[in-house]
Amino acid sequence: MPKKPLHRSAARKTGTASCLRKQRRTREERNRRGRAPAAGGAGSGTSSSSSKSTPDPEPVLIGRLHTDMDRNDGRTKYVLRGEGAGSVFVIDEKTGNIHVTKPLDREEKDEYRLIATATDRLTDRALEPSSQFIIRVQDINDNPPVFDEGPYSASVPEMANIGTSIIQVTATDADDPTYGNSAKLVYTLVQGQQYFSVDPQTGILRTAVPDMDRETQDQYLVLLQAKDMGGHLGGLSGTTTVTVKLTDISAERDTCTRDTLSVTAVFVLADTVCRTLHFRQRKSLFAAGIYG
Ligand SMILES: [Ca+2]
Ligand SMILES: [Ca+2]
Ligand SMILES: [Ca+2]
Repeated sequence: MPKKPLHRSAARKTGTASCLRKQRRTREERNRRGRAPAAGGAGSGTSSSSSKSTPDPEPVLIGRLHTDMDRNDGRTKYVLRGEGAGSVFVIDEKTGNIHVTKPLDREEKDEYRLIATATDRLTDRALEPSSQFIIRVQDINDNPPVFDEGPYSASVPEMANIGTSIIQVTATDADDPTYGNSAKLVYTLVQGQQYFSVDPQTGILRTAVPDMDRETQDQYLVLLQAKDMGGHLGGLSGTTTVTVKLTDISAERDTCTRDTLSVTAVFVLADTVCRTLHFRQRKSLFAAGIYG
């Protein structure tokens, strides 16, 4: 069967057909979706398979198409085409009500491009040019921060000064960084606060005491947390560990002393050679002056 190219050309005029009123109740949609089993909850961030056994949620009204040409006599037929039309989004062809049939995952797909058309049911003619519109999926905070590179290990010299940088840890958050605080992370220490500190914004781990002695304890296990929502109550969090080893500074001191000695020896030698050369030069010059 040949396809009708009826409304294709008109549909390209994005947002110009003003008579089709589109009521997008994204907030209502978001609230309702918040109750539905979204992929990746407050736990591990992996998709769950537990939703298999749960029944499909009721379709949720997200908006309505309407044309002023509609005389409420039942002759107007509303049609929806485009991404997700007929599956994710269904339309009541008489009322123009658009429902979403399942919870949407912004991290999977954040917008849908659709084309709305109103036709006369009897003549099948368009009542006005088709209109393209976009349904944007608003973000909810359903992804916890994840330390992709942890667990970490690092080392620092024993007796290092307070504030000595040890390592920088980084967590990522799949939520929308441009909307709200769902991906705004704050780093804190869960374990190891008595010896270390972490910069809340950068995740740089530093020493917090000056007298960590390797001979007393040569290794520390630090537990770090990244929390979204700017670290506030209700945010999601992820943790990682950093194994910090203290390196022996007495061994370093030995190496340093040997290096200094050998450098000094070379310097003295060079200086001696230099003086000798000068002396010989001057002597030869002198000689040249006498005998030249
Ligand atoms: Ca999501
Ligand atoms: Ca999200
Ligand atoms: Ca998040």
